[in-house]
Amino acid sequence: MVKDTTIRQLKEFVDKAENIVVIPHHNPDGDAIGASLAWYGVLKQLGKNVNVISPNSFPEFLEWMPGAEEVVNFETEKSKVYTLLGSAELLFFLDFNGLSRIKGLQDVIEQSSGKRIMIDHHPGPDDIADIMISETSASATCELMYDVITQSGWKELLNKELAECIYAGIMTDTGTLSYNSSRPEIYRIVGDLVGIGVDKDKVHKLVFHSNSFSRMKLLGYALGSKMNKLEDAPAAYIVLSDQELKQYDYKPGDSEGFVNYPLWIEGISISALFMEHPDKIKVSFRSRGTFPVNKFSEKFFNGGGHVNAAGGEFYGTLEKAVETFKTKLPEFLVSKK
Ligand SMILES: [Mn+2]
Repeated sequence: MVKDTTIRQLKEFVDKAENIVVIPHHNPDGDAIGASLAWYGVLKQLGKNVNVISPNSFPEFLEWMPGAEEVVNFETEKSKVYTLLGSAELLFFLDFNGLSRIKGLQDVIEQSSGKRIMIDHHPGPDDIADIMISETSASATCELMYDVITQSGWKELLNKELAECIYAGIMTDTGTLSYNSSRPEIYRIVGDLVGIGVDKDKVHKLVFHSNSFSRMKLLGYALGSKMNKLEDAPAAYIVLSDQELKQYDYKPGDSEGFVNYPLWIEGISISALFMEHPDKIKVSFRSRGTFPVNKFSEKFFNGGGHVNAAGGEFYGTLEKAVETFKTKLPEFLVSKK
């Protein structure tokens, strides 16, 4: 639930604005795109001139969402973005809470005179909006979108197609309700979405069963040849070099979810994925229980995120990144006890 006073303020902002822009984070996932397109669909029905601007492209497995083909990609449509932001009176920041999360789009946003509303569930928000809806207890930004839409009295605008966007966000951010999903409220919302007509089996299939052949081969290689365990910590990790990624015809999004697999091993409660890119090492972390991978990533890998799911970057060699993980993690575990 979002505070009534906040909802009233948000509605006032929406009422006053004609031109609205909705922005998800860089490398948007199911939650960011699901929330953006559900909100886009509602605002359109309210008669607004609304556009979704993504900092870069989004994965193909989200292309089924209504409005996906209208999403403006900042990387390839810069002049359109300048025009849209030049006339936008209201901007929504969805599923991120710091402007560094939208990369190059940040500079353009800072020039915009539009009002800002942030809706997000990550910890530690920066003060980036006139209205900040920041709920770290929410499973997904899509859960908050559901609250905003229903509490604003726009429930009847949430048709089956938009409800499927919301469901997709909750599903992807909770591993199909397998983690970060213990609050009863989530099931009341999912129940309501299914009642609206969401075909949850279809959404699951569209999102999770649309892998390319090369992605499945890469997953097999990653687990079969590139996964290791730490001896002095309940952790396992996967390392993929730039050359290996090329060999498997890697495309952005192909490694989505790889980091979760080591947690399927008995006795493993911390997992990491290291991927070498030309300019940096991208790192993902997952944990079960109380080990704060966001704090660990913040301290050693220029990153952050949630307690059980975080990302980071390392500037140095792949070997050095892995070495840092192997030496710092056991120390960090002891210091947290
Ligand atoms: Mn999210």
